[in-house]
Amino acid sequence: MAVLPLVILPDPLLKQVSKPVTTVTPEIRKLAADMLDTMYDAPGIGLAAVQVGVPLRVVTVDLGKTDEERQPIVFLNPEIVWESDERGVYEEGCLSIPEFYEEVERPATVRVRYTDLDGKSREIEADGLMATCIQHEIDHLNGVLFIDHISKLKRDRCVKKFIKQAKERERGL
Ligand code: GNR
Ligand code: NI
Repeated sequence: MAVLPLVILPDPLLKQVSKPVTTVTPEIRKLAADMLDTMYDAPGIGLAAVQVGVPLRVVTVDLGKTDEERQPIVFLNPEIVWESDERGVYEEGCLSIPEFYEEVERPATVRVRYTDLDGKSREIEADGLMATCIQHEIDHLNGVLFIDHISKLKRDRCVKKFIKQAKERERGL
């Protein structure tokens, strides 16, 4: 059990493009387990490895409603192989942008290909919150944040606030 510190806006790491996982090593399994611990602790419904400072294409998701019924999914190298023309709007948040929420429009349904922790290639079709979440996480792997999908005015206000908070934290040290 290891809860890792989260990388917070405006950390430049969040803009980095994450590297593919080539083999499922014990280190990758440990990273995925630590990411799940960190995600449940936060709590959040999804997490990309770059959010704990590791720029690899590893994502964890759990949309289970209660702690008793956990449904963890680990996605290695996830990619969208199909998306619907239909769009859906969800109010999104991000553990790297605490307490900031905005509506984002994305494809309502996506088909995602990924590798699981057994090294097996899999595909899932996702809609609703799962579609939103997996697209949000794949964006992280490409150095994209949900605020990159909102108006420039709102984004600039948000980034400014987080730069100010980071400076205040720095001064407080
Ligand atoms: O916990 C999270 N909730 C959430 C809500 C709406 C849309 C996306 C998300 S993902 C977020 C966790 C996170 O930051 N993942 O990268
Ligand atoms: Ni996020």
